Amino acid sequence: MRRIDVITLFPEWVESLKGLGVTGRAMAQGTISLHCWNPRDFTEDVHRSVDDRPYGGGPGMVMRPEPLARCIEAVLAEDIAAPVSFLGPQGRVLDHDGVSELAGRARLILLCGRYEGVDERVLQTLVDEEWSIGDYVLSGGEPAAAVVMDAVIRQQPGVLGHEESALRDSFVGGRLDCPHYTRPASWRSRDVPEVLLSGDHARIERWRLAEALHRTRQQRPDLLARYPVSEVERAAAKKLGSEKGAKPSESGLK
Ligand code: 4GX
Repeated sequence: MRRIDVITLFPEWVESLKGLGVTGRAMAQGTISLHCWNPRDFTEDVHRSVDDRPYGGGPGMVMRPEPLARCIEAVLAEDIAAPVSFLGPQGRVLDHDGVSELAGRARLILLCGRYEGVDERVLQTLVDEEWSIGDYVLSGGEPAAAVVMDAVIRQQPGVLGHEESALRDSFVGGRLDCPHYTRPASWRSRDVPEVLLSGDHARIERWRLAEALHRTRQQRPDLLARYPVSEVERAAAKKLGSEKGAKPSESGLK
């Protein structure tokens, strides 16, 4: 991906990603360009109003169709064509496969809603798909857009310092991550697993695979059903099990 457009009433929310960490670096490098669009700039009345009371009554406000539609049309008039993606709780729930799908696109157009929602007719005529970041309610689409952007940007080649890191992440291949350690080798009478100090890289790799598999089995058995155990994992777990004194780590938390 080389371009992300975000339609939002709160561009500051999204622009903050420009200066920070991995997303900031990707934008500073020029790997990805971020463009924010504010529907308020497409209003036609003196009050620049973007919301109105809902037909049928009830609490809250609804985003008016015309400023939003004009804003979306202005975005679509630029650069290459791309689907318009709305962030909302009724959408396809984002997971690793969804992130990979979005990351493979040349351009992302993210539409953030505020208030009680967006006039349904805009969704019907100008929006192509809806994505949710999980089954809970946010006050607006902006934090969801930030989550999508972070997850998608870190998958772009050359964005992470260490090229391997994205491949090692939790969830790549549907597995949780293996445990990590740094110095000192003994801390408050807890030792780093001996295998990691052995210098035997093949054995270390097997240990990591087996640990990841073990953790996934313990904490997220649902992932095992979706991403079945591979031959390499089976072999690693079997070999580790047969090695003297090798037992899987206890799970991470206190
Ligand atoms: N994953 N929200 C969108 C506005 C809204 C209200 C009603 C449609 C209908 C969310 C999520 C999420 C809150 C963003 C409501 N849109 N977005 N917003 N979960 O909860 O992405």
